[in-house]
Amino acid sequence: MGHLGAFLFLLGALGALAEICEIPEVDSRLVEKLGQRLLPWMDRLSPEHLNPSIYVGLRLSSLQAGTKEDLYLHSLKLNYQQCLLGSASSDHNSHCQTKTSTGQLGLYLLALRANCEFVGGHKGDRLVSQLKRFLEDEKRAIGEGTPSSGAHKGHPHTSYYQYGLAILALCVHQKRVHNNVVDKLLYAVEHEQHLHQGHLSVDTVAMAGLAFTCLERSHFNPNKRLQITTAIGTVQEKILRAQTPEGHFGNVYSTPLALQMLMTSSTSHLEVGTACLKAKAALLASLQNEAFQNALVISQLLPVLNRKTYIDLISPDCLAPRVMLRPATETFSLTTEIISVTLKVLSIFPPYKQSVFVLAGSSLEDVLKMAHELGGFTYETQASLSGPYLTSVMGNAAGEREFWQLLRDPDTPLLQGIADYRPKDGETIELRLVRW
Ligand code: B12
Repeated sequence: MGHLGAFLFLLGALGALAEICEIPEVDSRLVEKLGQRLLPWMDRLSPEHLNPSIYVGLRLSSLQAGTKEDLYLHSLKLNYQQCLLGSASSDHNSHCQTKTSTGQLGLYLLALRANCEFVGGHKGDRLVSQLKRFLEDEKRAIGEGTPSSGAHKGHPHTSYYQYGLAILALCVHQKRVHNNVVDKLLYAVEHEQHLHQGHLSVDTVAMAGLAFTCLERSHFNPNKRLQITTAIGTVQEKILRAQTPEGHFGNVYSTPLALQMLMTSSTSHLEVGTACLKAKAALLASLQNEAFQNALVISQLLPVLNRKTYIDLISPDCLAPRVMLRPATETFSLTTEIISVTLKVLSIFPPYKQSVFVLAGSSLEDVLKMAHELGGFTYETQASLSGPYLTSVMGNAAGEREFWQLLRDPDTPLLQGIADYRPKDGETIELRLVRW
């Protein structure tokens, strides 16, 4: 090959790289730092802290936690099997505080697959039947029949995110679901107002896209093939259209799942390639700014940094070498600086507004605790895989399809929960009861 030939070949290769969603290698120290943030969570083996997503994220990453990882999977198995299979009257499941949800069972099945296990045997079959039953219940809540006769008018009990997650989990275990279960997700993706409060939830669309991709790759639901392929295209388009000027898809925390979805795309497209490169640059900047603190989001990001996605759970590589994580060396920064944060709640009568003083670097949860200690303010939280979820303020619990939204004055919804968000001096935080 002459010089010109070699040059053209190189250009072609570079062009091809920019046409698929490739994530170039990321500094391994940055990846290790992220992984280290998961380690303390892996010591929390109580039922309300166990999080199958952490296990999945680690197994699809370039990192490992040795025996800690094995113990974690063992605890997950004990907890989920007892809570799901133990009889309601037995003492076994007295610690199962809340009912396992569609999405949690889905994540547990993903964790088993991440360890190269297929659910099987008597117990495994019961878990699969349970998840299928959950999906049937969700489907009924959305509505039966044809679109003109009122189908799709309702909402799933949980969310379309969990609906997609459950289909994905069954699919990677080679378990089929009925066409009419898939239909509900297809309809929701094509009519996005059904997905989230009228505006797009990139995480939800990406999860649906991953579920469709698994069905397509596994040749499931053959009668729906055309619709599934079209929906994958729609999901891709929606994700691309949601790219912000900085490069994130939706926001910084939906970018990991969005990238997982785009990375599974088999068709090459210049638009996809360049969008992914831009997203990767934005992610790197966010990593350097320490934006990733939440264990759940980290667990969705680690696979991406290892060029893996949940679709790899169709046939996972459990022998791939992974680097052993070392615990991070603790760094303490003692601060005596006091800041003032104003807390306001207008969704109640009489409205509440109060400034509280906390140490700089305190979380919003610390602010709520302080306001409670001062008197006149009460709130309740519930443990979730993303951390403490604010369920009630001043005795007002959010009802069905309502939630207590966290905003920074005047009107900016926070991108983090109460445990992770750290208000700055002089900020006003509003807690607002809204519908979703
Ligand atoms: C659906 C959803 C919601 C629904 C939940 C209601 C429902 N019935 O499903 C609604 C719209 C109410 C919601 C609210 C919020 N959400 Co939300 N939500 C999601 C989504 C798309 C799926 C969650 C899920 O089902 N997971 C699977 C199941 C199996 O796990 P689970 O723990 O059992 O699920 C529960 C919790 O996730 C909880 N929840 C939902 N969102 C959040 C956010 C936080 C911080 C916490 C602690 C809990 C929590 O509700 C789920 C159902 O009970 C995720 C996307 C993602 N990538 O995870 C975002 C996500 C978790 N939410 C996010 C945020 C920021 C919020 C809010 C803080 C927004 C705000 N400014 O008010 C609020 C929570 C405020 C509060 N009261 O504490 C971020 C968190 C980012 C981060 N750094 O941790 C995510 C990742 C979306 C994003 N890309 O920005 N959310």
